[in-house]
Amino acid sequence: MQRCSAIADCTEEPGRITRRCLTGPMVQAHERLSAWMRDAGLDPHADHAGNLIGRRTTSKDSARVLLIGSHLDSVPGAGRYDGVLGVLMGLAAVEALRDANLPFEIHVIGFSEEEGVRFSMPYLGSSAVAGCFQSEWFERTDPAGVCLRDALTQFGAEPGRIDQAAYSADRVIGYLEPHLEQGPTLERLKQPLGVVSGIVGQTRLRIELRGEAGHAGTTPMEGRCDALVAAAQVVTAVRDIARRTEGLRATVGRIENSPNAPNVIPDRVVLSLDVRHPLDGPREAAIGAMVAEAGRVAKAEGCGMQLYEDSAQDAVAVNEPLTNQLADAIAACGCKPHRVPSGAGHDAVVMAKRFPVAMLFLRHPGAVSHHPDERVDTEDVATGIEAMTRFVLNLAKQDQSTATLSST
Ligand code: HGY
Ligand code: MN
Ligand code: MN
Repeated sequence: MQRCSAIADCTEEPGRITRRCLTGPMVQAHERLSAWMRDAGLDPHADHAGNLIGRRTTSKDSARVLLIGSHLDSVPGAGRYDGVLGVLMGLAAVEALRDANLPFEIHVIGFSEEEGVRFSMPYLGSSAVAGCFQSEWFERTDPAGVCLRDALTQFGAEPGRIDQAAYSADRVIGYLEPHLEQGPTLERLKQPLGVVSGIVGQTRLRIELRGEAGHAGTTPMEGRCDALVAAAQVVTAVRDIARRTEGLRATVGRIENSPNAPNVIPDRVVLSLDVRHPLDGPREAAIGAMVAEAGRVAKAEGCGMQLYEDSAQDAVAVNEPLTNQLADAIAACGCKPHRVPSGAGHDAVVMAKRFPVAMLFLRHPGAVSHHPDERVDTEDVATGIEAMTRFVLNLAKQDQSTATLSST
């Protein structure tokens, strides 16, 4: 828990937790985490995607690997546990297993970019590890105009070698991600831990509305092409369509308005749109309805509209055998291992494209997340670490280094 606070101090904004990928505070977080990894006997290194990896090796040559981790980056004004807790629980489990003789390696991974805040693109680090990084992403720029390639270089990585971050599917037993539930289910069930039954599909878009700038005092109300008036109608249309679709979540979380001056009619607005659903069909249908409505509004307001899709991830099925083994380990701790769907995205979404994945969820009071009031009980974290060590020892007993798990 103290380590979570020590990482929380690595922030771009004094007084609140903001740690975007490949920034100075992320270098500081790597330094602190690397020291703890070295003390635990892991040899930490950063890969060329800016991920930090601590490897518990074995004498056995060609041993397979169990990956345990989560992300080190945060949203602006974050809590201190989203992502970081999962990495540190992985480290704590390895420390608890210090004397265990395991037939496989454990690599603890702190992913560089899961939230997608700096480059409007989530999962950059886990995409590299899962071998699905797209080279065109190097050109993506952050709000200051710095492209991902340059940010990686400044961070000390070599973008041209990013492919070396990938693990081969036959080497990896599976990927385990411990994470806060970021929802109310476990608290309502009065259970400290749960296993994830599946992760919602998620699409992130930007909608650009272009109108005509003009003088606020001399331009008549009739005939204005006010991009912000159009945008306001799009935001409520998104909300109304989401409310009509069972299980759908849609959010306009970011708005760029220009020229953003009190006495100028806005001529360009860019809205972010985050749409999620446990099933891919309803998500895609809702996006179609939202885009059609945005087009109608834009036309009615005399504005142009342009759409940009930043990312789209289908709903993810977890690996059943691995998840069942995790549920058994939780039960062995005296808890009832409920299966909980995840409304939040996680690096496991991308890791599932190449490896068997399982996720451990932790209850947290008030289920507040992406907020400074995010909290978690120390006892629940301790029980989670115990469940993880039991899970690893069960895997070792079954000597997963030879067995393979069905893909999902
Ligand atoms: O947005 C999410 O669901 C996650 O916190 N990145
Ligand atoms: Mn998050
Ligand atoms: Mn997270």
